[in-house]
Amino acid sequence: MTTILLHIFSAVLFMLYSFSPAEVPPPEPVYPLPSEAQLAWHEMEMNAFIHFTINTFTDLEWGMGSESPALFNPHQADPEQWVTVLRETGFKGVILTCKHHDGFCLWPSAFTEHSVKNSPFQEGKGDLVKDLSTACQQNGLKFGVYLSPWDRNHARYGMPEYITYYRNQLKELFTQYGPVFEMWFDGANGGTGYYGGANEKRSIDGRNYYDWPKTLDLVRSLQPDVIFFSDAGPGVRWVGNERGIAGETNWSCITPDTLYAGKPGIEKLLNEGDENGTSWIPAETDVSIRPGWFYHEKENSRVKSPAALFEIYLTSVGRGSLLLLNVPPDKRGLIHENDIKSLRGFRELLDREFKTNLADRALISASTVRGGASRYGADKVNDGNKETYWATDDNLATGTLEIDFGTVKTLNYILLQEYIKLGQRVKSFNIEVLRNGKWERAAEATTIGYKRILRIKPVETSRVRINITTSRACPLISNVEIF
Ligand code: FUL
Repeated sequence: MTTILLHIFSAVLFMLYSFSPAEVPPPEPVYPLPSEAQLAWHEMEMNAFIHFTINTFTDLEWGMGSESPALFNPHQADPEQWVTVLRETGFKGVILTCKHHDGFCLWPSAFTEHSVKNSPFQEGKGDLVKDLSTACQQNGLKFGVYLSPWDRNHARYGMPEYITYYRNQLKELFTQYGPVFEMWFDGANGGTGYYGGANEKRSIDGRNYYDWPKTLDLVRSLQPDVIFFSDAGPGVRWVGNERGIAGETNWSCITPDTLYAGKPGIEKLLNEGDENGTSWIPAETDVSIRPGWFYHEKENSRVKSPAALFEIYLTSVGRGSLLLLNVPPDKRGLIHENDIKSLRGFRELLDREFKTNLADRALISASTVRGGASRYGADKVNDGNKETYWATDDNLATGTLEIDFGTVKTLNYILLQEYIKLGQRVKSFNIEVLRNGKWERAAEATTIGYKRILRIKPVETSRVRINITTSRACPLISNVEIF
C-alpha cells in the first residue's frame, strides 16, 4: 500500500513539476540571429524571378545596350497572367528585372530615354513595373526589384555621374511602386558595352565604385524593411551557382567583412555559409526554368520538367534556402504554355509527395526535455505552432526524438525545422527506423536551419528516431513532418 501511495505521490509531483513552464527559462540565443524581415523572407520559401527586356526580342542573354527601344513590343503583355500562374503554383513573391545589363527600363524613368516610353509597347504609355506591382498586390504576392548596377547603355557608366543616375532610378522605384520586399543587386560585370556610343570596355573597381553602403542607406530611408540580395548580402546571399543547388551543409551565417558582389572564388563559401559567420545572411537559390534567363523560342522544348523542378526544390528549400525560380515571359508578354505546364506539374508533385504528414497523429517522445517542462516537450514538434519547440537542457548538444506511428507506414521524406529565432544550431543528425526489432540507419546529414528535407529510400516502419548528434548549443526543433 505504502509503495502504491509513494508512486501516486511521485506521479503527482512529476505532473506538477512538468506543468509549471514559467519556472524553466528559454535557452540563450546562439548568435547571429535573423531579423524580422529575414524571418518573413525564409517563410516565403518559393519566389519567382521574371527576366524580361529587349533581350526577349533579340534572342540574347546580355544585350549590348545599343538596341533600339522600338524592338520592345510584347503586344499581349499580361502581368496578371504571370502572377496568377505563380500564385496558383505556390510562389509568394515576384522579382522583376526592371533594368537588366542592357540598360532598357521597363518603367518610364524620367532619367533616360532608353525605356518603354520610346517603344511601341502600349504606344509608349506602358509601365510594366506598375502593372506587375499592382498585379502582385491584388493577388497577395510580394513585389521585388532587380536593377542591374552594370548598365551597358549609359554613357557615363564607370564615372561618378552614373552612380547618381542609378540612385535616382532607385528613388523612382522605391517611391512610386508600393512596397518592395527585396532588392536584387547583381554582381555581373562583363566590361564591354555600347556606353552611349563609345563602344568600349569599361572596368570598374567592384569593391568601391558603387559605394554600396550609401546606396543601401538611401533605399532604407525610403523602405526600411527591404531585404538586400547580393553575392554577400547584407540581407540574403547568392547560393554560389545557378543550378538550383544549396550546400548539403548550409549555414545561414557568414562573415561578410571581406566579401563584395562579384568577388571571384567565393562560390563554395556562399554555397555552404560558415558555422562561425558573424551575420545572418541566408542563401537564396536562383535558377531558371529554362536554360537561359530570358525567353528564347529555341528553348521551348527545354523547359525543366516537373520532376527536375522537384529535385531543385529538394536541393534548395529542402536545404534551408529559398528557391528563386526564373520564369521568363515570351515575346507576346505571356508565360509560355510549356512553362505553365511544368509549373502545374511541379505543384502536383509537391502536393502528391507531401500529402499526408505521418507525424501529425503520431506519438512523439524525447530522450530528454529542458527542465522537464512541458513547454519544451517533444509534442511541440507536431503541434502546428511555429513558435513552440522541443529543447534540451543547456549542457546538452545532443538528443533524440522518437516518433511512434502505432502501425507500419511507408516513409519517403523527413522534414525538420529548427527554431531559428534563437539561432541556427544543429551540426549533424541521423535518422533511424525500427525494422524487425532493430534500429537501422536510414539517413544522416549535417545542418537543419530553417528547413531540411531528407529523402530516404522508401522504408516500412512503425517507429522513427531523429538523433541530433552535434549542435552548437542545445538543439531547438520546432517542427517535424514525415511523409
Ligand atoms: C547574372 C546575370 O548576368 C544574368 O543575366 C541573370 O540576370 C542572373 C540572375 O544573374 O549575374
